[in-house]
Amino acid sequence: MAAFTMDADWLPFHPAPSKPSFRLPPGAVDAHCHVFGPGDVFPYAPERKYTPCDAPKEKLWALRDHLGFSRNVIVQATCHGADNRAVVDALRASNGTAKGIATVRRSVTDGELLEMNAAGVKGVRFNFVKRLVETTPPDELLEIARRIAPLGWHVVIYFEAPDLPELYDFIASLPTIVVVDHMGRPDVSKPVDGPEFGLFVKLMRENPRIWSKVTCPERLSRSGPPDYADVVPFARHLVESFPDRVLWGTDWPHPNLKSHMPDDGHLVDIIPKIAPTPDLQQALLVTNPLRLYWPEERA
Ligand code: 0GY
Repeated sequence: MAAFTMDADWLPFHPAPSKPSFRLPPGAVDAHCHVFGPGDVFPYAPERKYTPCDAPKEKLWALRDHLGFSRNVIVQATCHGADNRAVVDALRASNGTAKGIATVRRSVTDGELLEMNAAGVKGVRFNFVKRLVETTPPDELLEIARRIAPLGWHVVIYFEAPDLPELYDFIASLPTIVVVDHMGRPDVSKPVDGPEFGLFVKLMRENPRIWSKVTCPERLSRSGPPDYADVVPFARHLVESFPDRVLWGTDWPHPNLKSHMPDDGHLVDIIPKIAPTPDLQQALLVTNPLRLYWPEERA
């Protein structure tokens, strides 16, 4: 019997995503995805806000190959708390094709940081989404950021657009590169050139260390699949304004979606709409993620 039972309203990942029409460039990186468990090997954290279906590394590798990606960046999800064993196990099993983002508390030891570094962890995630985590005080996060900076790691940050005014100075003060998840979760029913998204664009314009993942149309869209047309102008604006500071990822296995489960092949087919030229596609999918996650490979 499985050690955990997924939430009653949990939507499992798509069992058979379509083959995308868009051909990914060689070496493309899925720069935002997760592994969940399996719970009987890597137990979900007692403080978790949801219990997902298992989404083990083997399924992630299969999706990578099916869609045409070469590599993954695996981001620690809140259902595993600050226990990074599932991510580290996946990194070690990946033959160098995956790097990771961990979640740590201030109690993490230098030895633990070095061990994660050796496995391929390249940063920590700070999560401000209240339905997912209890808030961590900014001074604790700043302390963590100062400790990971010498490793060459960066900070991945997850927040929702209404919280940006309050977080603006904190984010700008972080001493590392900062990668914002899902474009700072804008309300896409508001104008792309309106004040809400404008504040996020300003944050990126004023701070060359801040990057954005142009991810999660399935989470942000009101118009829905398969085109997620209302999200496209937001992502395209960032790709065209900051071509060397954007990343793309599937967000597989898509935690906490309630309206529908996306077909990952359809998500890939949105890429040419948000990055309409081969140069922009190469930057988004290959050059930028390699610069951040595989810097040793740059000539
Ligand atoms: C995402 C988004 C979500 C979940 C998590 O760590 C997580 O649990 O990130 C969400 O529920 O919005 O990036 O996977």
